[in-house]
Amino acid sequence: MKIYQTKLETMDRENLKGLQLKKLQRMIDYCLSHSSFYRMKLRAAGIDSGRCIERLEEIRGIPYTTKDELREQYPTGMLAVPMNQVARIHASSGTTGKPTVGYYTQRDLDIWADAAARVLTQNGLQSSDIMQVSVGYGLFTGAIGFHQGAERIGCTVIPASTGNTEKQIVMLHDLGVTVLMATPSYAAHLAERIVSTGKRHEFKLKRILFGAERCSAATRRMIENTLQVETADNYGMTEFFGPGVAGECAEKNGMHITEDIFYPEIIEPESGKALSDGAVGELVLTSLEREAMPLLRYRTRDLTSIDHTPCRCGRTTARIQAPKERTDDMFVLKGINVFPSQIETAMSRVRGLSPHYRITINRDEAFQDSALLEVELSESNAPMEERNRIQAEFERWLREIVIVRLGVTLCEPGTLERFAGKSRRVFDHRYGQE
Ligand code: DLL
Repeated sequence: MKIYQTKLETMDRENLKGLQLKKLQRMIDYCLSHSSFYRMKLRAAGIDSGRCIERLEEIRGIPYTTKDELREQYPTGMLAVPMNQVARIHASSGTTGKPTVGYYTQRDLDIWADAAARVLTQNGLQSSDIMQVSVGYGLFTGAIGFHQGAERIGCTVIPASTGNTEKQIVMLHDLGVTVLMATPSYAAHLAERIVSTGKRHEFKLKRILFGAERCSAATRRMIENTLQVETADNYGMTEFFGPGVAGECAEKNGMHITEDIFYPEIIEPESGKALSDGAVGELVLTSLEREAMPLLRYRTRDLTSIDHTPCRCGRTTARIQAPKERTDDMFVLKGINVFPSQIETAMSRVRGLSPHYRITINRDEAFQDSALLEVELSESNAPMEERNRIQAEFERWLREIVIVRLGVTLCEPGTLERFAGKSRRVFDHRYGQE
């Protein structure tokens, strides 16, 4: 199994910790001299030099950086270099609220390309592959980030972007694409279309790389089974370059973090208490390399757990589970917190449902909230008896897992909107936004 930067990825953990500490100290000195935002924050915490941190664990003395602070500093308050040294700007797809802007110097872009090449190699990408990148080119970091990583590996890249699904299918078929990069929701859509051509055997596709959004186990299974392909998940965010923060290897037991570039911690979201391996909490990341926009102890709002034990693939870098939810991904219905992943769990328990669903939340004049959950059946024109069985079983699982009552409507396959980029499952009409 190929490793992109063997020395960094298989380093003895004690040596890796030494390297992380050295880089952290350097980063603190850099922030003190280059970032007015961090100069104030660090000095207020009594840190006036990188040497104040003598052991990695002492990183806990550095105050957190939050998404709200990034919003307050919008658009240029987090910049640590003059604008003429900024080589590129990306912005988030706006998972929540205002877009987050990411700035890169040329050195940042170089390091990012290596990080992306590393996770792509973990995913199984090889120089002989032809990779179609079917995520949006533009402000979104996903396409260009992976594109540059794939070029470093030396494979053939097709910048297909999103949209025009018919053309995507033609290119996948005619150009002999071996690897597809897409969000899981778009990959599921493409999978359905490939199967509907009746010519799966003529496609050379052997691997699909995901990322950018949560992939339910049911979606993953559906794609792997219908197309007979390998899949690999990737995690990242605009605040930390984009893709390249973490990616799955062939062992599929979590995503390896590019740990000499991003230092991970898991904390209890309410108390900020450090959590140990295996416990689910909020991922906090620190950039150990970044010129244009360094971030120290940034609260990602993603809930996950970490594992530092060695992986059978030979890499020594820690692994995180794919975040199932964000601290802000949930919605509250009649006082109960609901996470979309709970609905997906209920869906996966019932035979006859597809992975496609939509939740619409409304509030009436009496301020009573209600939620309608529309779910597609996997087979069209199912007999009434079968529909009744699916509806009853699904409602039973929902009551058990979600607790609060959701209205359920079963729809015919292919009727709910498909998304080329990140999918949108929850449409909340209660607060005036859409
Ligand atoms: O989604 C960067 C990316 C592109 C990563 C392509 C991987 C592949 P943003 O648009 O800033 O950046 O969104 C970041 O998306 O905080 C998570 O909540 C969510 N997310 C990203 N990857 C995953 C994943 C890109 N594999 C936000 N599983 C993050 C679950 C994910 N959620």
